[in-house]
Amino acid sequence: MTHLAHPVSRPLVMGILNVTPDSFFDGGRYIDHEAAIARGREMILEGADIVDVGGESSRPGAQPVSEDEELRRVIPVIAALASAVPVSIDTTKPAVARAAVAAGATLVNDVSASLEEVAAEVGVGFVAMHRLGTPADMQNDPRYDDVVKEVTEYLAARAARALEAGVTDVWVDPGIGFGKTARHNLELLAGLGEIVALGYPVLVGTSRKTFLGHLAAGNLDAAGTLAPGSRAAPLSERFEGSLASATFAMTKGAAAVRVHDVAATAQAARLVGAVSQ
Ligand code: HH2
Repeated sequence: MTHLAHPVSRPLVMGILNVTPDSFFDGGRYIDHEAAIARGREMILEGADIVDVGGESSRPGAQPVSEDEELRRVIPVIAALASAVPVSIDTTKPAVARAAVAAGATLVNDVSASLEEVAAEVGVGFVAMHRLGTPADMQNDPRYDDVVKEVTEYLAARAARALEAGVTDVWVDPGIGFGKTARHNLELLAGLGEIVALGYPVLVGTSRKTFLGHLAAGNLDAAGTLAPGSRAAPLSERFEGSLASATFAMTKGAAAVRVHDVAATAQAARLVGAVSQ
């Protein structure tokens, strides 16, 4: 990653910092700027290589946020943290991406994979993530013939578009949970090597997501199929699956994992780095 001050030969840990009232895991905890900045500083001490600041939840059914409100949420937080750690901005809005970079962010993390021109114009890295549908409808019976093939082809096309636009630091992300069933998510993790083989650094975000609630509750059969009508275990019971899936992704070649549980994942990243030398 070109914007890191100290390049490291292990997977990177991206700490999640949602300055929102409604994010599915940390919503409401860091809506106050002081609390958000304090959590960012804590994540640096815990070993975060990057802090990903977001001002709009993308969870299924989330309400869209106005540009002004998103800016009000994220810009002071980015300005306070960017001198201490590389910061990415998790947004789909061009104006928010531009203002975030002006405040010090060096990576645009775009779940809509459409801001490559903005990233090129302001000279920062770009994460193209795959999603099927929008937060309003994405978990409404998503279907693929071959999820690994379709996501890999989509990411190859979006990454090529970003390179053509002039972005030099292009990342791809399979978008775990964005228009995917539990089984699709597991297939994407199993097939991560195909996405890694595209040659771009791969970011993976499984942290505390619903399929891990099903794993924790024992709702998945041996093939990863979900029993009909089953309920996911609560967020508080998804830590172990989050760490296991992040470690699996790093072992499969992910260049970075996006997580809430920074301290534990940083240990896993150091371990993966040490055994991969
Ligand atoms: N997942 C979320 C948000 N942004 N960005 C990337 N690149 N990859 C992801 O998997 C990803 C992402 C959803 O998680 P979170 O930010 O914790 O929740 P919310 O969208 O409710 O704010």
